[in-house]
Amino acid sequence: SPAFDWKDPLASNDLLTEDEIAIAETAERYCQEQLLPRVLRKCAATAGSLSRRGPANEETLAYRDENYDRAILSEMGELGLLGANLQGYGCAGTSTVAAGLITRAVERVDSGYRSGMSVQSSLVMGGIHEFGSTEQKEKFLEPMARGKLLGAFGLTEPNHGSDPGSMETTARPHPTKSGYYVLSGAKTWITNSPIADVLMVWAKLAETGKIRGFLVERANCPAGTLETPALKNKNGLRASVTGMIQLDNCPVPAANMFPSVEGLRGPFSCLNSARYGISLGVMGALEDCLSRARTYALERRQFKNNPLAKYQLVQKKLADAATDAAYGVLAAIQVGRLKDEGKATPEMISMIKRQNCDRALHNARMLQEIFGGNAASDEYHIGRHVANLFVTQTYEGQSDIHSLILGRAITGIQAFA
Ligand code: TGC
Ligand code: FAD
Repeated sequence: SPAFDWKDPLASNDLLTEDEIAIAETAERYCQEQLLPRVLRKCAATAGSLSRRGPANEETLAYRDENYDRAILSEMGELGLLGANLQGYGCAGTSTVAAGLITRAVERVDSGYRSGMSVQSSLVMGGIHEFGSTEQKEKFLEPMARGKLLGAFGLTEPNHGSDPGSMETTARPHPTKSGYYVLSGAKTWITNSPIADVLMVWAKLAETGKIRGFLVERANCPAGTLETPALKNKNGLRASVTGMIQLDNCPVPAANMFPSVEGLRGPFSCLNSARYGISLGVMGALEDCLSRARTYALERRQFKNNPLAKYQLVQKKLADAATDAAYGVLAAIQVGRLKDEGKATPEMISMIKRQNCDRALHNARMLQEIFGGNAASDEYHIGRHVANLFVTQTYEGQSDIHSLILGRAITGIQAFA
């Protein structure tokens, strides 16, 4: 008779193809062997980092020191983990579910590493793949798939986060140079921006007020027209680099504008793919919290030398987390399959992004209690996941915003404004 597997309680692995299992195993191995050691422990691999923030020294630890090792993107590129579900241009052409299993493996280590990868794969490469001209695809996608070019996605502004439609960044025809626009404005809370080579910036055309997407190449921006200062001292996501994009009459060729998409459909289409990746990614973080809490509860003894795992209140926390993780993975696999069949709606993605982020944060916070005072030490990893999961619930549409997207679909009444 079948045995219950607490790591996969509803046998979700049975829904995966052989290829998907092999891809997930490759990703898990890389993440556990190469990424996990970088988060807290000293790791020679951070020496000589390519980071534009200056070379990291051997004492630099990703989460503690807010260091992002640029070499990670190249390593992921070599393994075919970037833009994995895109067709052509050196991308692996996997299923949507397989790409989600990669984000789950990465986020099992740290949401910050998944963030850096999601922006590259889903938001920037995905956007270029869907909306780019032939020239843009040929120029950017292959080096991005190899991790040689790093991308950032600039939608949020200091005054407009949940409501990007009110953005103030503008693109005007260049006053003297034909075939060019000049971009002015500020984006904030932008993952990868301080070290990105290509910045996808969403701006309103001054003449029409329509939102268009531009590929701003750092190397081609004259001095003083593009600044990307880092936002330091974050409470979470410390293993990823976050910053602003400040544009001051920055000249960008018209050839770097997406030719045919206008309005919010452009950035939101990129977000559909990234939000899907987050929905499986946060399940990886929750599964890691569960595994660590279970081990701790079996080893730690209190009252008559009993393991914490003997006590019913502790077992309930483990049961709740295992249940929510299993349900979340199943739901994400179902939506991934529908996405590949062209049957997924944005509301389905809102539903799994909201539910999985909320349940991951709630359960991680409950599991944190099992560690008692040790939860305060980063060496137990649980506090890091909790801090990260707060951010995942906030970016790519805060959970309440996804509630309103679902509420609109259920009632037909728009409640945002
Ligand atoms: P609304 O009227 O609803 O829509 C405007 C136009 O956009 C279309 N659209 C979509 N298209 C494709 N996919 C979707 N999911 C879409 N949602 C909307 C819609 O059909 C319409 O098209 P058209 O042609 O008719 O103009 O727009 P609204 O202004 O009322 O939007 C409200 C709301 C709340 C839905 C939206 O503004 C929203 O989702 N806000 C959340 C903002 C957000 O998610 N920001 C993410 C920033 S990027 C980020 O966080 C990256 S973190 C990366 C990391 O580190 O992992
Ligand atoms: P606000 O829009 O000010 O919202 C604040 C609160 O009010 C939220 O709880 C929200 O749900 C609530 N609220 C707002 N409007 C309503 C309403 N109508 N009804 C009910 N409640 C409402 N953005 C990018 O473009 N690119 C990136 O790469 C990126 N990376 C990020 C990385 C990190 C580490 C962080 C923290 C953020 C990142 N973001 C990025 C920005 C992120 O998408 C925004 O923070 C998010 O969309 C929320 O916007 P806001 O912070 O301006 O909050």
